[in-house]
Amino acid sequence: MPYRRTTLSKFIIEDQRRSGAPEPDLTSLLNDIQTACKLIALATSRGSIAPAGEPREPAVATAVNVQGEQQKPLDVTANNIMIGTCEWGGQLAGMVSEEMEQPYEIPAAYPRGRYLLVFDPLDGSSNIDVNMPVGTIFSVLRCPGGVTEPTLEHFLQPGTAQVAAGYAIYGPTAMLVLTLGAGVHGFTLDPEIGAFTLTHPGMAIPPDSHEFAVNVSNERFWEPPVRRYVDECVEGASGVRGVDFNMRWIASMVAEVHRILIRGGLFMYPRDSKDPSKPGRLRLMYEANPMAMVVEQAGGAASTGRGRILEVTPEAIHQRVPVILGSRGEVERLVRYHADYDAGADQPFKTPLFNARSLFRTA
Ligand code: AFP
Repeated sequence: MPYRRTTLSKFIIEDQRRSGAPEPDLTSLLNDIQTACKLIALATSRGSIAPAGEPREPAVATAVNVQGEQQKPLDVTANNIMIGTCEWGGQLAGMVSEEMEQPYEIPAAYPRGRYLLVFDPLDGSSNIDVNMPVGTIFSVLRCPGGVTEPTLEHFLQPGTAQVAAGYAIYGPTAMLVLTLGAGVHGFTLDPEIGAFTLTHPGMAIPPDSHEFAVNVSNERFWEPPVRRYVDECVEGASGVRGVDFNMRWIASMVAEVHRILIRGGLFMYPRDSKDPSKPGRLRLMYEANPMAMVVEQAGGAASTGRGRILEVTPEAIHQRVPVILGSRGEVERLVRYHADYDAGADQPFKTPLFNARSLFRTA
């Protein structure tokens, strides 16, 4: 019976009621976020088909964003949707987006609220042209008491301060995965009723797995503990791990994390020396922190290799951070390899990636 299903709206209201201290503003904000995600799902599903009678977004020309990355038209559309859907309700004091250099000020026409919203409107947008999964990542923080016009410093809170976090994935089905700090729950967009519907309650990451995801083209820039880990995976049953591993790379963090929530595994964009001014590729506040909260709440682990991601003190809103997350056993192994290396207790490193047994051998 469709009317017996738990929609996301119903779930949030019931969860807030159970919490004993319901926050109606948070309920409304999460409802606006899910509306934005439905609109972005629709925009991505239309692909190159311009909606009849409507001008194709964006009205503004796309350019290079604050990250120095090429914006796709859908990056701008998704950003406009998130802002337009979440700015008016009176729950937010400000927003930060991957696509905007400075925090977004809530227009004077709207009341200011108690929360801050930090988001990546369309993660993995290099996948759009090739019709692969993309997603939206979001993090909800409290605006410090008494602040109605937040500035940069008010957003710079560690991931442990997040009130809620999650992502929407736009794949064969659209799903929204949410944590309010007590477990992780997945909702599939039912196109018949236009509602995200609870399909994956209590998502749990298996503690061990034999699947890893990393962009191996950066291998020469990695630190020795990361090379050691990947080499041991590639050696498979013939190496120290004694078991064959599988590898995946979708180039969309949302899709990688979603796979890990479903069947376990390890995803990483570790520290590398490609650009010494950047300690990693992924952004702390709107990629690493919300995903780390989701992963930890599902029983996994999320580390920089040298500490918990959620405990990193942000110094800038677009700050980058090394990311290693997924099945707890695998993340802990990598953390151990970093500690061994830092203590000088690591095995002398010898890469098998390019030797006679390697997939990548040249002769
Ligand atoms: P965008 O959000 O700018 O599209 O970047 C996506 C992403 O940050 C993350 O989702 C992927 O893990 C990573 O880029 C993939 O990048 P490469 O395949 O270029 O290593």
